[in-house]
Amino acid sequence: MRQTLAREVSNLIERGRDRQLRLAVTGLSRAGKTAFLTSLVHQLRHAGLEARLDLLPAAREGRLLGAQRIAQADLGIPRFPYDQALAALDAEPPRWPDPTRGISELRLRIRYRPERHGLLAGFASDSATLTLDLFDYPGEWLLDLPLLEHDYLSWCERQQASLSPARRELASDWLAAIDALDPAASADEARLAGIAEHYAGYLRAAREAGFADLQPGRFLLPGDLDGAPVLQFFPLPGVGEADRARLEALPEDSVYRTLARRFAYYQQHVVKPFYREHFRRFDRQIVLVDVLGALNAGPERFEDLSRALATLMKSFDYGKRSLLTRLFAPRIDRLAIAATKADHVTPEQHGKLVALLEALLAEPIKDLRYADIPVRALSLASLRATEVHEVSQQGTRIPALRGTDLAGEAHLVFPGEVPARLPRADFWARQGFSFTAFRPLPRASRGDGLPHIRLDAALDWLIGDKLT
Ligand SMILES: Nc1nc2c(ncn2[C@@H]2O[C@H](COP(=O)(O)OP(=O)(O)OP(=O)(O)O)[C@@H](O)[C@H]2O)c(=O)[nH]1
Ligand SMILES: [Mg+2]
Repeated sequence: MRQTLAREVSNLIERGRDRQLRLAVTGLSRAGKTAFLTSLVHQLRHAGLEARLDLLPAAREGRLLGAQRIAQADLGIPRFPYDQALAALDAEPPRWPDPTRGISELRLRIRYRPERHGLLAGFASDSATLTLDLFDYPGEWLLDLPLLEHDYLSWCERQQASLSPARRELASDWLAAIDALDPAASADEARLAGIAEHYAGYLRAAREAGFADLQPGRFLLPGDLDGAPVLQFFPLPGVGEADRARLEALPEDSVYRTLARRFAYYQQHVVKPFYREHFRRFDRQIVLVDVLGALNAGPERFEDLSRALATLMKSFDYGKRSLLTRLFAPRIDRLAIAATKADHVTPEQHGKLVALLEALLAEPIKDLRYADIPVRALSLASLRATEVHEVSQQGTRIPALRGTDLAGEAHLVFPGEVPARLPRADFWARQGFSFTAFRPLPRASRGDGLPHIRLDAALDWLIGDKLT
């Protein structure tokens, strides 16, 4: 009895203290990070009013009192553009928030009433606070982790191997520019900068075309490094391990040695600091994946997404021997993986969407479970843009989606079936998959709240235990 009381009291003290949590959101370009954070912040700020958070127990039980934005701790990180995103959604006609680049942060102070159990159940309960630091950063930055495992030469070999015919075509300008470049010649700054610009152009074109497995990640999102020599390198085609001795004996100012130096600098001064100064300090993480977008784009892009995710997820492999553990001792203790934009398919497909996501990430999920990091896969729509309507077809009622496309035209669509397993050739031959890009629901039809699908389930998994 006394022991129970002591525990209750210590729980109470623990709750009375200001709790803090650093939650990071990532995903490849256009995965839905800005939409997710905007909706999350909006739901929490409007908790108890227009928010719809039934799957978050603190909200359902009326214990979530509200949330306020407060000044962030780290003044060196740009502010997450929440107001701009809301302004876009509230515009007439509504627009999606602009693409973002780099890392950004927003700090929320959440007030809630702790749960009261057992002996303290009858006590008048006061409130507690949780300070939630939210971060948005490009998943592309995580694609650079494996680059730490290479030196310049082995990285060149790896990049050559990834040049499929389709990529080769996108890279044709760069390949032409590099054609006559002799690794042994003395380096000409302007020429290397020009070729690097072609290489960055290839990476951008490949991303436009839906490819995701692209290195170095900062070439796509250079931020404040734009134009710096550290971003003026590229792989040399046609060199390999057999040439090592010859290449390494070249003079310091040769093309090869210059590029190799820049590569090493990029590793030390760009990739490592991100892990050391940011990544290592996140407590919780959600990885957003646009599975439906990749299905829509066809087999080659889908394959590419799968490879990129395998690379990206290496940053969460905390096995004893993983590269990351050797370098940084990270502390993320809970992970969510979410298929976004689920409002592009009818609700009965959502289960299959999760199954497909799990199939896509089967290996990384296995590693995470083995390392005892709790991980949960789910499907969600941060900002639902469609409405479900049953349509009668030859006597049976089937679900369809109603939404307005980006040009303002209303559509009623049957988006098709999501495969519950990794699609094989016959899937692509038979049906493929097609969806329309819808614009956000206008304010008039959504009211003050932001409609979503299972954003509250994600929130519960990510912060629910801190609100008890
Ligand atoms: N229908 C629907 N579309 C969404 C949803 N979330 C995002 N989208 C679409 O996906 C696009 C990209 O979403 P963002 O939130 O900007 O994605 P991001 O990951 O922040 O993209 P970058 O900042 O460019 O890396 C949006 O412009 C929308 O077209 C959603 O919940 N439903
Ligand atoms: Mg964004």
